[in-house]
Amino acid sequence: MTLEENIKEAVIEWDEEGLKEICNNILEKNEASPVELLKIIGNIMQFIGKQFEDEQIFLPDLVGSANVVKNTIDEILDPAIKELGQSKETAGKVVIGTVEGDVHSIGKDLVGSFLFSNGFEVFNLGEEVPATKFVDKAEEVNADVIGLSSLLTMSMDFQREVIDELKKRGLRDKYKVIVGGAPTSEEWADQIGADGWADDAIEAVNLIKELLS
Ligand code: B1M
Repeated sequence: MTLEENIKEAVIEWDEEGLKEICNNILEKNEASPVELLKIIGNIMQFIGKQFEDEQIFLPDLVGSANVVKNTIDEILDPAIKELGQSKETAGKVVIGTVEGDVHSIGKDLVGSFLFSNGFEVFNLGEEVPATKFVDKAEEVNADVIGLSSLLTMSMDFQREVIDELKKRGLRDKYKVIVGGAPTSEEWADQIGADGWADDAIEAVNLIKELLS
């Protein structure tokens, strides 16, 4: 079986120990970087998401796979990426999180990890983050960029709320704000007055580099 097939099997069968072992082995032997492993896992989650949408699997199947992936990213891949990036000069500070009312973490974590591996200092606030917390953190760490993820149509509007909170405090021009997540779009970003929109993690890195250049 190929590496992708091995990983897919572990994710689909909720084999958390198996997935962690595969990742650890690959990293030890230097056969792929943690970012390459993240890309493979992200694609597999997208495949599983499609299966869920097509009603080929049920919600518990999805939750089980998502948990296995989240724990592996948190415990194996993120620390490995951080270890590799330790000596890098910081390209900028990014506060990132999933907006209020939304628990989806995987895409946002992927964006955060890609940013980190590209030399950015990343402050990942987690999920269901209220607007005030984004702004407080950005102020606390003197961030350059605030990144807002939303995977739900009903949580998208909280991206606007963060921008409104910045305006309310007279801080709108101090930070670049980027948005992303499946229901969002370039038009949406324009509509709410964000500085940019990215379709995926690689685009998010390029967008932020462009905004800060
Ligand atoms: Co949910 N969910 N979910 N879910 N879930 C979606 C998003 C959905 C499209 C599935 C569907 O029904 N077709 C749908 C949303 C529909 C909508 O509103 N438009 C949905 C729903 C409805 C729900 C619940 C409401 C279900 C329910 O309870 N009835 C509920 C929400 C609860 C809540 O948040 N309050 C719910 C719950 C869950 C789980 C907990 C089971 C689990 C999340 C677990 C976790 O994240 N820890 C889950 C999952 C896994 C999904 C799907 C299947 C996969 C999401 C994912 O991880 N994709 C998703 C369907 C789908 O996407 N096909 C779905 C892989 C990831 C790598 O991609 O997240 O798209 P993605 O991120 C990409 C880009 O979007 C982009 O880059 C990433 C990397 O390429 N991106 C950014 C993301 N954030 C960015 C930020 C940026 C830039 C780019 O800058 C800051």
